[in-house]
Amino acid sequence: MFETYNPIDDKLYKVIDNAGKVVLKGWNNPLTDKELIQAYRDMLYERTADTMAVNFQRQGRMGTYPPNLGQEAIHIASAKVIAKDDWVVPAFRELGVYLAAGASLMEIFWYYKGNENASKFAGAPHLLPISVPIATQLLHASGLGFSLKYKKEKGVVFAYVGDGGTSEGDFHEALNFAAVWQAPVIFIIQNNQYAISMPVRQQTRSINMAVKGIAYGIPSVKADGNDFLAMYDVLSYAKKQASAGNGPFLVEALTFRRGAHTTSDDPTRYRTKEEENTWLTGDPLNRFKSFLNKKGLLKTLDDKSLEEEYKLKITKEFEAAEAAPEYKPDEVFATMFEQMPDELKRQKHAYESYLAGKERQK
Ligand SMILES: Cc1ncc(C[n+]2csc(CCOP(=O)(O)OP(=O)(O)O)c2C)c(N)n1
Ligand SMILES: [Mg+2]
Repeated sequence: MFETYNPIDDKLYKVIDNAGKVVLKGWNNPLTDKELIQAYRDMLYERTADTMAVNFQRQGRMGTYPPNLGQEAIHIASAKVIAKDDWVVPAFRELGVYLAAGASLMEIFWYYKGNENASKFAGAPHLLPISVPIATQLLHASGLGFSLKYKKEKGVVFAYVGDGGTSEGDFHEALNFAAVWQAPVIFIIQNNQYAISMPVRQQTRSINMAVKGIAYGIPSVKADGNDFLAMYDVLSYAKKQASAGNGPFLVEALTFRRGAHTTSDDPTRYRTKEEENTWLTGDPLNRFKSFLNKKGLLKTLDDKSLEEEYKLKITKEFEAAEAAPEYKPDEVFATMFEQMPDELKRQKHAYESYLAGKERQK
């Protein structure tokens, strides 16, 4: 089916419209009612946790945080497709994916409180650490995919990057490597229209992000990232292809970052209310909810009491993160290498002298 979605034609794979009506001819719903309801609940959980994270930062209880608001359909569709053998290589705006891969919300809160232990993701052996250096993670993803193929191990790699990340050299090297070696890597570009204040039309002259995959010989599809059902279809297909030994796949997920870039950013400085409102009509939760409503499935859902239940759970995770003992400064240096290189020893020593100096000034 996806053969007819050649990115060069700039066609968008979309199942439902903004009112939740199925607009894709011949579409067969692949999920049970129970699964559909669970997907909505998971999106709502992610949104509640994300909104609370922003609030915790505002209260001075957590450091800078990048909001996920508006991008939940991509994350929860990924979560539904990713299985135990698969690997997840994140950027930094995929909250629902980390949770699905086995990270606890407490660890995520730790991360944004600067606790070095967070990146261990103790219950998620196939989740790589969050990567703030843009697009560097994609090289790891391609290497990981190559390794899986070389060792004939099961599983595929799900790798995430933003629209801005596609301008980095690492993005291009990673795509080329994965294509040449036919590594089982699914590249997911969350095209949320901005890289901090840089609008996507200034990021590239390409007609879309998906054509970038075509240039490297990677089957690629541009899909509606605010449409859970579209994302589920295309990611399931990508996984089937990669698992069958057909090499990498690229998905451009068209979406909109409804929040600020991070809690340190003020988007009113570079985008208009009109633009925000246009995208608001396509909000992934509202759209999916309208779809469920048309199917008569909303009767079993009570958003308000669900949110209350989630808030209690999320508060517990945050309190556990706050209760954790302060980590020691040397832990920052201890986790990167098995044996500490001389340069890092020098940095550690310099940092310890700096802290000792600060202590003396007290
Ligand atoms: C290599 C590198 N260059 C610059 C930055 C600063 N920076 C942080 S986020 C960001 C924009 C990323 O935009 P995009 O890839 O679209 O992801 P989004 O934030 O929209 O999810 C930049 C330039 C960085 N973290 N790493
Ligand atoms: Mg972006």
